[in-house]
Amino acid sequence: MRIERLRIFEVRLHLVHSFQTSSHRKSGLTHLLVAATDTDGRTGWGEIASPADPFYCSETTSTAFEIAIDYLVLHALDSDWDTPPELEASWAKIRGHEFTKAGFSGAAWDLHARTVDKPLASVLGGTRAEVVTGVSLGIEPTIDDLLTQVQHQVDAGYRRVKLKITPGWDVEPVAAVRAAYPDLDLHVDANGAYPDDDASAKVFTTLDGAGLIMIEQPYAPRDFLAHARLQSRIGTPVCLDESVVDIHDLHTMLALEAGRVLNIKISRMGGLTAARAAHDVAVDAGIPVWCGGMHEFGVGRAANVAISSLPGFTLPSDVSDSDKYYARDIIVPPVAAHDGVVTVPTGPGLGHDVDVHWVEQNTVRFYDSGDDTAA
Ligand code: OSB
Ligand code: MG
Repeated sequence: MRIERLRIFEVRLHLVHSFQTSSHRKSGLTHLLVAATDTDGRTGWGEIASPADPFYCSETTSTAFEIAIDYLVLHALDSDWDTPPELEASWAKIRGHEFTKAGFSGAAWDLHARTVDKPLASVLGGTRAEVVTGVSLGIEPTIDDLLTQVQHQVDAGYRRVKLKITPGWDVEPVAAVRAAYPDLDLHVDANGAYPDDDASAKVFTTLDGAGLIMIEQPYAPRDFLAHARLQSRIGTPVCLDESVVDIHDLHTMLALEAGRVLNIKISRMGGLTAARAAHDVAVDAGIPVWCGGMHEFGVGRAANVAISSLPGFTLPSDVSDSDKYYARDIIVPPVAAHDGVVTVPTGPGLGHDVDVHWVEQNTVRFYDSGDDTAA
């Protein structure tokens, strides 16, 4: 197979409800969509869901655009390949830039699955017809606002709610939600905001009594030792997100017992092949995994559904309804959850059509290898 044309759309969509993490608040998102067209005219789609700012990871929308057109496009157009891992090998020497690679990996996997006329989930080895999902709630201005948001999600049928925490917004909001919803599956995500000190240890010891399913990424991404010390002291499973960007990080996590749960994000790990490999290693090690989100538009969201159909994804994934985030998504139909469950599509590839017209209407920057006379 050969990719003949690559287009990159920088697309901005407004969020229905603004979202605050430990680092910042956002009201809209800009992601890059990668459209890879082969010599038969078939197109596969991938999403580069990098945040605009370098707060979750070091990539940004701008670095992704530059690395995409300066490197990934050239490797992708230059390769003859039969399977996505063969294509991905062509850019393996590029260090880092996992989100950018993940967008190209996604386009290749969608193209491959459409070519063999199978759903993406089944070519990845997925075994589930349905995926259980949860929602992630940002930091709210007040505890009452947070309780209102939790109620919306419980009413919508979600069975697991994750709360973002940060120093000063942790023990109290968690206690308030736990008091109002004694049986709800709850977990917290700190996005690495806590220093490794006694005050933080006290917070986590208190949260250990709140019946949480997990405490996600309490400490800085590179600090495996702080996570290992915490895990040895509390019964609640520690989950790693930002810490694990490749398979070697996962082996470090396992060797140090730095956590008992893994959040697998396709973007953070550099694509579907890497995400699947992490799943396989975690399953062998007896570590349950779930699929984390980056507020993906429909293309990335559908890929999250596909990977979540693999057997080791035994905890609810962050693949909530598109319309929790976007009034109108860029795929048809949008990803929809019913009672917190998303049905894995049975059509070829991602199983959704990209609404190219809506993509174009919201595009703020565009690259087309077909227009690149210098190439
Ligand atoms: O840590 O899981 C995270 C969004 C942006 C950056 C980091 C994270 C998140 C989420 C999004 O929690 C969850 C979702 O996409 O539904
Ligand atoms: Mg996280």
